[in-house]
Amino acid sequence: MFFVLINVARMKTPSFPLAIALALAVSSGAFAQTPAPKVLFSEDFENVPVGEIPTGFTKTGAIGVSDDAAHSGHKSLKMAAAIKGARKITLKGEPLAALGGEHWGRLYFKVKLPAPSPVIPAGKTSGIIHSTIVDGTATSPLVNDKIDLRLLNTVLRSDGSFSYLFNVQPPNGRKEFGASTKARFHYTDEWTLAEWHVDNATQSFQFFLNGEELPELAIHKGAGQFEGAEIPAVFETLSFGFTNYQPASDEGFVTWIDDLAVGKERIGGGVIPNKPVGSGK
Ligand SMILES: [Ca+2]
Repeated sequence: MFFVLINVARMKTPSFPLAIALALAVSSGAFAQTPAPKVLFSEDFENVPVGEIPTGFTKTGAIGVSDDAAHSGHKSLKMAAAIKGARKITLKGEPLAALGGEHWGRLYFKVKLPAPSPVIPAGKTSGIIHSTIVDGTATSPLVNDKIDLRLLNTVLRSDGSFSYLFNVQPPNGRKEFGASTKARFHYTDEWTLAEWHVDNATQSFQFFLNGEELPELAIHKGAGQFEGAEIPAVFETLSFGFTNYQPASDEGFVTWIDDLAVGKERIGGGVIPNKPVGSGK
């Protein structure tokens, strides 16, 4: 970038705005070719055939790459309609061992509108739908049982509003716990950037929506203070998709994910170079 600036300055008719424009062009071009810092993997789904899932993942339910919506390029991961249950892809083993106890993740997601509503149970006047987009299973550092940590999840109310949560589901006998925002969100078919950060060393969790942290979900317990956080030393699985635990009205949720990335540092928004699981790039 500096080299270009000097050369522009030596031109017969130097233009300062031109120099700036050239410097910015070179700078942004260089940035686009440089992988985001310490990205373990990133997936834009562009190289995955329609109907399939990226190499390195296993799938549950009706999920596959689709070309009917995209944040980057022409493709994304589509979670097809289902009244309830899991439509997700799951990563296990070596990539997660490499990740260790701290990671940042981010993805873009959107929801087909009109979004379904909770099915109101008999004898009740309202219902809820708890849905998970990102979760991981691990051994609890507190009691060594198998927990499910929902890192991106929502609870939809009958009035159409929903809250974001940090939610940990222990096995039978222990109560789920976490943190929740107020129900002040509504599903959108605009691409929404969600980022999460977990850190075993400080027993911390953070969540960011379109670049802004939701402080209601922030957990900072401190080293060795596992109660109320239980951030594991390593994840055994990490899953991305859509799982709703209560039935949804109509055909159920149809959702998409694009530009999924996980790394050791905050990745932020935007499109970054594709780095599939196991590519070693
Ligand atoms: Ca894409």
